[in-house]
Amino acid sequence: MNRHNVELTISAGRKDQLIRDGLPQIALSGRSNVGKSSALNKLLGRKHLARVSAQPGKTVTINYFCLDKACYLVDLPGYGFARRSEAEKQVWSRLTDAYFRENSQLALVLQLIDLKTGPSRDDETMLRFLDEAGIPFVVLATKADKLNATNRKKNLAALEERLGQIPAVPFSSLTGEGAETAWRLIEGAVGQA
Ligand SMILES: Nc1nc2c(ncn2[C@@H]2O[C@H](COP(=O)(O)OP(=O)(O)OP(=O)(O)O)[C@@H](O)[C@H]2O)c(=O)[nH]1
Ligand SMILES: [Mg+2]
Repeated sequence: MNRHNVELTISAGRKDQLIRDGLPQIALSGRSNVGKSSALNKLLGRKHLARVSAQPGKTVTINYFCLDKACYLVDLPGYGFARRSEAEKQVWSRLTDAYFRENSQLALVLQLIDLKTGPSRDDETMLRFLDEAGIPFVVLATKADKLNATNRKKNLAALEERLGQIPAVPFSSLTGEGAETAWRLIEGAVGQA
């Protein structure tokens, strides 16, 4: 798979724009501001492909990036953004519910969790949902660059304890830590799909 052959296929804001074309999909899920768009840019080696912002709630559409005509990397809008209006929250849940529902193309979810703060209540809800729905997922523990060695070890151990069998990969879009491991997981999932 050529990691540099990538294009934005569609920014889907409506259910009828969701892609169901048979190609496997790898989705990045997580709360707003956890670093999904940054991780995508890091993985694809492109600084500004997915929009990154200091303001949470930047990504409000489901953005499909087609990779080498082999799969889609899908940047999902973040959850848990308190300053969003009720109407915006409803749009979020309608769209993401539709995304996850009966999506047999979904090969893997990269669930992002901030390594510094650990899983939020919304993250816990998401983890339970993925587990109960039987959706294959791994956790990228983001912003690993922000922690000193002691806290990193401590927080990673706590996260691993919480996740059990599910792998937790320390990840940083700043340093590139974890990117190769993430790629191995992505390529493994696409290969099996
Ligand atoms: N130190 C550090 N900062 C990061 C990292 N990843 C993202 N950030 C910062 O965190 C903020 C949010 O990053 P985004 O990638 O836009 O987060 P997102 O999950 O896509 O957010 P939404 O689109 O709102 O759901 C930005 O200011 C990034 O620069 C990282 O690995 N390390
Ligand atoms: Mg984003």
